[in-house]
Amino acid sequence: MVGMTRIPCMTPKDSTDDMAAALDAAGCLVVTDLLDAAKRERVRDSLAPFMDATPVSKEDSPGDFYPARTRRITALVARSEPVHDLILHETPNALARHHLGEAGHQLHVTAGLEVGPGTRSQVLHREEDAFPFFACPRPNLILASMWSITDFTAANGGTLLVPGSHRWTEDRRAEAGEIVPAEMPAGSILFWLGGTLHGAGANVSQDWRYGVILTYSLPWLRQEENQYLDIPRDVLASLSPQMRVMIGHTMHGALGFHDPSVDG
Ligand SMILES: O=C(O)CCC(=O)C(=O)O
Repeated sequence: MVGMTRIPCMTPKDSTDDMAAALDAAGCLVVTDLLDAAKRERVRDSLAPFMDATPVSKEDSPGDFYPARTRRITALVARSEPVHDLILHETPNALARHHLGEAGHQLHVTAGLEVGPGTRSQVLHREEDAFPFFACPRPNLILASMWSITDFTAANGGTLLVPGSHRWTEDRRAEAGEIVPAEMPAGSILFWLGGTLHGAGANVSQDWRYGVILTYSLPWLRQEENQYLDIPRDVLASLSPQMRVMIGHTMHGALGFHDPSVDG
């Protein structure tokens, strides 16, 4: 049985309610026209020293989670102020409020991802696989987003999604006809729910595909990326109150207390 085979696509003119309904139904959604060329350039420039310093492996092992010929950098809160604007952007945060609840959400992962020519596709996975305590289909724990800094195409490694798979049980495997590449112009954002099967596509083009992945999770979960270790004290001191909530530096209910007298 082949399920849904389309990733819904919207623009900022569509209402958040319509975006949330489409994301809820398909488990994935593209929204175009959210980041202009100047802002994309600022993001790229801020991350360039770290991307340039990242070695590109040519040795591929089929079992590796990240294929060869890709570059991946994390710790973007510490490394890029322009990325802060993406993290706090109203569209992902409105959808996070809808899908993760009004009690709040936190940053789960930040990464810049470049997929180079010749890269094989990544194994399909769910962001929520780190939380096997819940059986699939799980309640919403994570909302993922991918900002396209370059165009994403079927040829250059645009993210592969399995629409509808957020409602599947663990044992159901995606058939070839159910796996759809996210094609979107630079400046768009691709959303997927934590239960949606996805992975980077193979790059059979001559170009590098560049995306910034930012995921958000329920504020009482362990974050996948350790923000407490990745953000130096001087950067922490410069963060806005909103960003401090986002990185999980503030308390959520009874969670996260500390004694400031310990380190002054
Ligand atoms: O690069 C992509 O398109 C997807 C990345 C991804 O799924 C991951 O980093 O786990």
